[in-house]
Amino acid sequence: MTVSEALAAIRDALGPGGWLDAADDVAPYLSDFRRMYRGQTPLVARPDSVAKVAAVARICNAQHVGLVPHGGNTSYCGGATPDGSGTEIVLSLARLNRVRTVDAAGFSMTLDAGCTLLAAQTAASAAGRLFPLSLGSEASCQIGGNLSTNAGGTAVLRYGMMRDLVLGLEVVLADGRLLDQLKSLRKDNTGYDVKQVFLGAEGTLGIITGACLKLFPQPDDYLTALVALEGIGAAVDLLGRVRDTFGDSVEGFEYLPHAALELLRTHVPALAAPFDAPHPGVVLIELAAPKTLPELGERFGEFLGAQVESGRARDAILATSGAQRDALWALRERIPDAQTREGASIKHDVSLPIGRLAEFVARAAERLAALAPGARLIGYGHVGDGNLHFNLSPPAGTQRGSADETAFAALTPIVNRAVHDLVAELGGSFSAEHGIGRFKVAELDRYEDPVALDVMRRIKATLDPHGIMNPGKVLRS
Ligand code: 2HG
Ligand code: ZN
Repeated sequence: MTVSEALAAIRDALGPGGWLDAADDVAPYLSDFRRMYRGQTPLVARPDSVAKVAAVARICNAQHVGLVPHGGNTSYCGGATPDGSGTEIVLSLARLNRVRTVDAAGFSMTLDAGCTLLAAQTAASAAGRLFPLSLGSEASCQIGGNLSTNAGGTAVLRYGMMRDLVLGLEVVLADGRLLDQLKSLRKDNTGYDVKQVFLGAEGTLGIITGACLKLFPQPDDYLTALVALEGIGAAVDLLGRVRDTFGDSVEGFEYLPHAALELLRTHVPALAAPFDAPHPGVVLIELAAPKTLPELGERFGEFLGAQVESGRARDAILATSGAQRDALWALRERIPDAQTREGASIKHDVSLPIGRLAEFVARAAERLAALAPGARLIGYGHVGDGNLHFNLSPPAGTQRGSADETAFAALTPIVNRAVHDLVAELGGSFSAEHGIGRFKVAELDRYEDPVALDVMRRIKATLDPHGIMNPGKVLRS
């Protein structure tokens, strides 16, 4: 079969309306969310059934044609973008978007991989349940992508990452066979937990087409506070105290340094400055408040008051309305956007043992002062999970599009190396929640345990012997 015969067979299997090949139609599938990569493809497959996904995989496998699964295209690592060869087929899951069942009594939900995260949250909520994964891109990212990247977000502290929320999985393998592990069982100790290898595999081992996810009771209300602090060390101390006091009610614990709030002031001035005075850092804390504990709000207020009185915190605001809660969360959620508006940024998505976060920030600042003088360090994010988005913006006053901005962006490789080397030294991870994609393949090679890399390559060779599944992502092809 020639390549054009393979494409004809794929079109045939998909039927009318099941594929795109006009330049304008395929354009949105050719570049990634951060515009780091641009690829080519002869065809975007848009199957509307699992059987059609399997048919496409079977043809690609037989003809050794690369297949790139594509969800909501919100990857930070170019995980869903084809290469420039023009030979890889993109497979969009967007038409596989049915919520199959919601089992309120069993606290589970089974759905197609192409459902958006928001659709999953909405379906759970309509049944009086909570699906807790929560991300800035939830209106467009898809469940299949969340599973394939083991997504994190802002509620990991209480509910874990996507991997922790999975009961069952349905996967089309590279050879077109269907792996049906779509059970809703809480207990099932029957040999190797095969579904696990596909979670976080970024479509390099197979195409996730459906999943059974865990649901939770819906909290009656939330208690949300913003606490001003001396810096990240004080934030880590506060994390211990708040968890000690409020246990599993603590759902979110997000840190924002002063420099991040400054970016908001410039680019999203509509968001009011939360405190009258500037502070080195602030923490957004969210507690779930069940009806059975009406006194929790009062206790949280007292706790915050005691932190300020003792000098452990500099100030605190407890949201008193839904609108105020939304406004506090907007401060956190708008930072990536504000940083993009500021111009070039050098990003890192690192995690560390929580007790070493402050040391990491201090030592990184020292190293970067020499490598990228004047750069602004915007290390913010999921401190409750030990995960910082340790992003650099150019020195204040750098004009967008200027030679200085280009020179700053050109520092990316050496800055990445310095930060990731330090993270490795401190026992951390260079990719806490954004995955590897195409962007961090060399980092995985450099920092991963060689035995783990060998195991990964063997799994890949077994499940995808012709290397058709999302080639060049995660592992070198
Ligand atoms: C977040 O937590 C995202 O807002 C984006 O993971 C992080 O832009 C970033 O670096
Ligand atoms: Zn994040």
